[in-house]
Amino acid sequence: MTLTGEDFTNNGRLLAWVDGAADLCKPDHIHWCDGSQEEYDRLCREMVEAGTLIKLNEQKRPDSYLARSDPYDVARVEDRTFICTEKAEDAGPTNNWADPSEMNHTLSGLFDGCMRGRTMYVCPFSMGPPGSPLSRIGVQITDSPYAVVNLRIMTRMGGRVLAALGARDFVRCLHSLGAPLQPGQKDVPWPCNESKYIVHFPKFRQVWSFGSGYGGNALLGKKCFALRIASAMARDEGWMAEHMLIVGLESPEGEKTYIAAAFPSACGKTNLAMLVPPAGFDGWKVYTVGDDIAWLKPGIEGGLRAINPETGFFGVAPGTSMASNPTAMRTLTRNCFFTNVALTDDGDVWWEGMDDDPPAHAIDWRGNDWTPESDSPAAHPNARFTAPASQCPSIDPDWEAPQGVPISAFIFGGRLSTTFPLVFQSFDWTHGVYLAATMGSEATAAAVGQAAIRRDPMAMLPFCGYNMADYWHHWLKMGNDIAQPPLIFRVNWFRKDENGKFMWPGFGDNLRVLKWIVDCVHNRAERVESPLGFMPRHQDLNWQGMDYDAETFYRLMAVDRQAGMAEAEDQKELFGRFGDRLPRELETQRRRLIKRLDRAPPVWELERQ
Ligand code: TSX
Ligand code: MN
Repeated sequence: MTLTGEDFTNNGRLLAWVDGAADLCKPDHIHWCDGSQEEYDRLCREMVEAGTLIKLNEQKRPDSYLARSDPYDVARVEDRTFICTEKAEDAGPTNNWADPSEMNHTLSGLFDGCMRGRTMYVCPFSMGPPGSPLSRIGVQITDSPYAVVNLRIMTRMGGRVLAALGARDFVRCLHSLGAPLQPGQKDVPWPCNESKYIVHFPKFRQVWSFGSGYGGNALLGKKCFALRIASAMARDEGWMAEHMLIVGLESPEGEKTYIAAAFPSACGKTNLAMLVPPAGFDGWKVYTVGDDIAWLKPGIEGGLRAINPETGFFGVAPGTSMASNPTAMRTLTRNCFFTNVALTDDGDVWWEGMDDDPPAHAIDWRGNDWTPESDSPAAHPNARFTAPASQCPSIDPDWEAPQGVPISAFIFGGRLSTTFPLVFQSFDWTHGVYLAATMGSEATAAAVGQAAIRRDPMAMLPFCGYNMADYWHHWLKMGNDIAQPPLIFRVNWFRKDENGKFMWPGFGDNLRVLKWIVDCVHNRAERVESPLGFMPRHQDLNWQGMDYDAETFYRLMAVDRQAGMAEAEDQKELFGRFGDRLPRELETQRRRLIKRLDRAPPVWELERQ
């Protein structure tokens, strides 16, 4: 018996949308996903038979699979990502804008018959726990079974979501690999299209994704919905959709403080979300709520409450190890997908930075023989794992709480080898928004010297679904609307000395910084005023189990006047791009920084305070 849409839902808008998509895409079959284990297992089995997935060694890595993508389909495609608004100014200078009716025309052509010879899967999913006032429902239509099984890990997907949806509206996410099959044509392991389009219609709450099967291009609940579309929904509805991890910090006394943190890529966000306390920090516990996205809404107590809209981690594999992130390694022991990592001879996975002893032989991410002598890496640098959050040993007991967790502080970080101190607190909310808006990272792991800073405001540059200047307005407004807004901090784990050596050990020792932030939240921190913001002195951090002398600490925290001035000057370029739309408050903050630096000594040091 073939089931039709009416067997799953009587939501007229959903049925009509699926009918319309089927008319356009012309799939051979339509399958409504119930999200069951049986369905998941069947899809995995079919993908193993098709050569899309390789089942890993059941003893070493139970219920886990390896996928190798097309070598040209390995990452998000930012230059093919579009925001369609009536006016180009509403997308802003940091987004690719496209005219909605022109793009509609282009997409109609691309999607016409794009699913021939394939099955169209209809996947209802909830971003956030069902029943939470912060949750939102989407439906992804896709011809990629790989997307379906990954979506089942990353979101709450399946029939139960339709019950929660009822007759209400939902975010429409239409995805096609763009690789129709002629009758009798043999499929390839990773179908995709050379031509790629990741298109957002914020006003209509729609995403159209064509030509890619990879990550953020294909799992539309994540970057497309939970950040780009949701940021526009949040602006309209008075909440925030942010590119932030969420952690809970529990003191030995059992006091729990939640913070959310935004970092540009390659700063170790997932490592921070799963931080393991250093030796000497007995009794402290770090709990993971999320590693990538936070949805935040004013709560009745007058602060902000946050949920992680996702249910899984889609993390970068290379560099993940028992040293850098043992909690992630323990999360990856079963029920996972690995994409573009290496396959070992015993049917397990390996990637650069997993350990110090590479296998003598492996199959690399392209499917070729690999040895440690090979010129190319075994795993693609953007190779990924997809892992259920529920398996994470540090997962917070309240990670699925419908009311969310209370956020007491925001942290913004970057990778800056010169100039920026380890940590400082903003003077107030507006100053904090300025610190977040101007954050950035060095383009590469640059040598000591003046490396160009790539600005990544709030780590949202590729993820803001509307004009970034309007987004900053929204941030400023939220600070006014919330009785007790979170405190705002900047951190930099990556400052280097004259010899190019990292001055701060990072990783678990970052908890020393987080503890000071927690002390600030609870009004018991000692701090001094610097030209950049409030700072801890050496004696204000807990150094148990570690030798870190005051002299080195003060160098780590020093503010170079000239470098600070150059930074303030460099920010002009970013602000200038937004013209009249830039909130005046941000330019005021920039001028105030220049004034404070003007009055400061050439090198401002804590020691001299
Ligand atoms: O994730 C990182 N974090 C955050 C951890 C909670 N990384 C890895 C970044 C790439 C994704 C870091 N790398 C961090 C950090 O805090 N700090 C550094 C820099 C660093 C690297 C190696 C050492 C020290 C600092 N090793 C030794 O000193 C031996
Ligand atoms: Mn991310």
